[in-house]
Amino acid sequence: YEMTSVTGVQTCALPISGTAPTDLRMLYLSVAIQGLLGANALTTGRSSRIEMSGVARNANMGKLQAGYLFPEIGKRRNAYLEKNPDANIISLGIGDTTQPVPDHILAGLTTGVSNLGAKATYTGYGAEQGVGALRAKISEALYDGRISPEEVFVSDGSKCDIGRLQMMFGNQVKSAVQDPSYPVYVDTSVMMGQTKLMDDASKQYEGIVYMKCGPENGFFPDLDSAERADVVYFCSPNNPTGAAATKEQLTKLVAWAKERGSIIVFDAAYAPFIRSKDVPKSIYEIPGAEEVAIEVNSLSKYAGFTGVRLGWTIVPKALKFADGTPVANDYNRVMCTAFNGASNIVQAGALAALEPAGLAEIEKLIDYYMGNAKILKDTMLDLGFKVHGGDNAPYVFVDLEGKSSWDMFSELLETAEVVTIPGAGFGPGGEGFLRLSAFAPRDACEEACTRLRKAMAK
Ligand code: PGU
Repeated sequence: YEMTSVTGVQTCALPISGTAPTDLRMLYLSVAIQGLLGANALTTGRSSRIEMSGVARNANMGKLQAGYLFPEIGKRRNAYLEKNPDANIISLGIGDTTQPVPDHILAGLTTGVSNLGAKATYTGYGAEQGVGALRAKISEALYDGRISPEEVFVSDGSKCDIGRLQMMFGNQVKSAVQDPSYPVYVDTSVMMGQTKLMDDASKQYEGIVYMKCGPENGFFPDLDSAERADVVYFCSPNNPTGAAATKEQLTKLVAWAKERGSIIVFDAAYAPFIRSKDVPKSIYEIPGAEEVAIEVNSLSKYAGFTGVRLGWTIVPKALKFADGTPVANDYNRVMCTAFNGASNIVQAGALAALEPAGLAEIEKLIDYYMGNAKILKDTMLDLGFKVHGGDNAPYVFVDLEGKSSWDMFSELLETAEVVTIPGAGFGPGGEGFLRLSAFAPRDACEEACTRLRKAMAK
């Protein structure tokens, strides 16, 4: 066994071959490696370069439990595929679009590409906040002019914007989340250092306020009993529960945040899936929200842009920090420093998406996915499960009647070859539920339902 250290070559012959029992050989090896590392660390002040650097790990990263949810699901799916190479897996898992980008929107993207090929239309670095025309289009087409173009910050997606908002808020704020919720809110809060460790019993990070959302409260948190937080992440229509907050509920939320001096980060990524008349598509439909709320949004689910990447964040001018600094000033500072503007090609596509012809195409795409949601919901209802969501959101949230959601995930992967997402992946409040995504192609969705009817029959 030979190891190169920073100071030279250390060689060590180990009795690791021959007739010694395997565990004894492993013991020799491990003792010898520890000895070498220790000796090396003593002489150089740091550990061997082939093993590790001299850089201390960010302790906040160490607080995270396992990997990020969706790659973790992918890992389990791949492990199954490795053992069963002929498996025909259908994904009702990650909320990833599957239908092609429609013609008018695609033509916008193509124009964006062509523009790069001519001197007169070529552009390089753009404004970090997005091109003026797109900021104006977002303000007009999606916010009825309630929000001015200067309050729109165009980006490469809402997940990335949540990370950048966290960078702006820093590590001294307390964050609150709906429980269950999209895991990015909690994970980025942990990474920033806003929390202590996860409590093993409650499965909650110390330092985060978890606002339980379940069937018992119509998936809307009991605001009055919640501990005060600085930043409140609120997603409607909700991922994963599919619940969509009514105008009355959001009016309460805004008043509550104002009273407590909190800032709401409203995630409206699923706004176009709303079908109910009394459900607002934006927090700014609530009077006064511009003084308490930031809104993150994205074309990912609207227009099949999950891989194209185009989002935006609204930071109203009226929103201020405790010292009077406009939040938009600091957000702009982050965007100018840690972001360099969304792709000009993609912004051309977004402009087309928000023209009347593009909006009509979006409507059709969403109808298609909502057709899937109905098929999934009806199947689960037929099987006798209590089912939530699926009416104003592309997610169906199935009550497993006390069964562990990871167990159900594994069972369905193995018996039906259908990938789902265990509710526990979204926080302890999601345990006992399964999230089904409506983004599969129609035939795959129907085939998945045929298999689930067998696998989940009571
Ligand atoms: N906000 C919510 C509530 C989401 O569910 C998702 C994606 C995003 C933001 C991210 O949008 P982008 O604009 O594309 O960045 N949720 C999917 C994908 C999971 C992931 O994190 O990659 C889901 O299955 O929940």
